[in-house]
Amino acid sequence: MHIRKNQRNLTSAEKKRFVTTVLELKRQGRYDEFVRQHVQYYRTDGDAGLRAAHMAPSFLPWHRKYLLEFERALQRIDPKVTVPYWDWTTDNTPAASLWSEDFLGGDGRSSDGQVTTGAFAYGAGNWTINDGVLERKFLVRAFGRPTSPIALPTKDELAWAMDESVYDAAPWDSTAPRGFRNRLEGWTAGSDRTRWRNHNRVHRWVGGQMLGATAPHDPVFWLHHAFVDLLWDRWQKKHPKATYLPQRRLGGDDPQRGQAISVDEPMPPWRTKPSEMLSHRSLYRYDA
Ligand SMILES: [Cu+2]
Repeated sequence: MHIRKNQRNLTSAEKKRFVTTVLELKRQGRYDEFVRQHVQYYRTDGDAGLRAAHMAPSFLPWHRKYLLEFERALQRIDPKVTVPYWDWTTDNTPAASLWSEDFLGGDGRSSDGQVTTGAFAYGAGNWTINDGVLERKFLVRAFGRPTSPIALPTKDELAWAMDESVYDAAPWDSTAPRGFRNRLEGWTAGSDRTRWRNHNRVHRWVGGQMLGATAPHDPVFWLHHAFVDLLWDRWQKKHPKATYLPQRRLGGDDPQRGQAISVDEPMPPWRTKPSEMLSHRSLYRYDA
């Protein structure tokens, strides 16, 4: 049983272990396979076919499984490494130690957004981005979106999601009017500044590759999603009677049939069902 820790509590040896192992996975070519998998499952409401990873009830169990596979790949290189989590309601400024030279490196420079500090800077020679989606080969960030500034989600904004007692609701997509899943995933109607909440807002705030399908190119992706995963756990504790929804396969006349995954349907690419991912307690623990 391994423990996922708050990134702010990592020792410098633990930070180094995480960074070194991620770089080794990248060197082996395995890291980019994880990025490609995320791209493959990045579908939006309008697209035909199954939405396993985003804008759907299985957003949470899909990413739990995805992080677990990533963590296992790291552990095959170094059995002691785990994925830390980033509580963005607390460590919510560019001055957080998360972004220091010895961990993930800092903001992108203003000219081209290129990250120039830390082990993932293009200049350090170990983190070339080659994905066929963007032409830039370097990691890009733009903290707080300087062109139209936004802040990271606040504790109140997160509470708005955590207080919701229903897991998800029809039409099971980004327009679901209620439900913890969509409030945490963060698709809401509204103006440019209020359109993205919680999980989505964090992707927006970091900027660069974190904005789109290729988000895992930025290693902060894993720390962000580990916190989202922890929040799901906290939500379950807060609402012990709530269950994953939908519990049954959607009916023949439901427009979301074949697009949204119910609790006992398999999630590609692993065939794992949401019902197998409702608890992480037999797999790993959090320090909080
Ligand atoms: Cu995400």
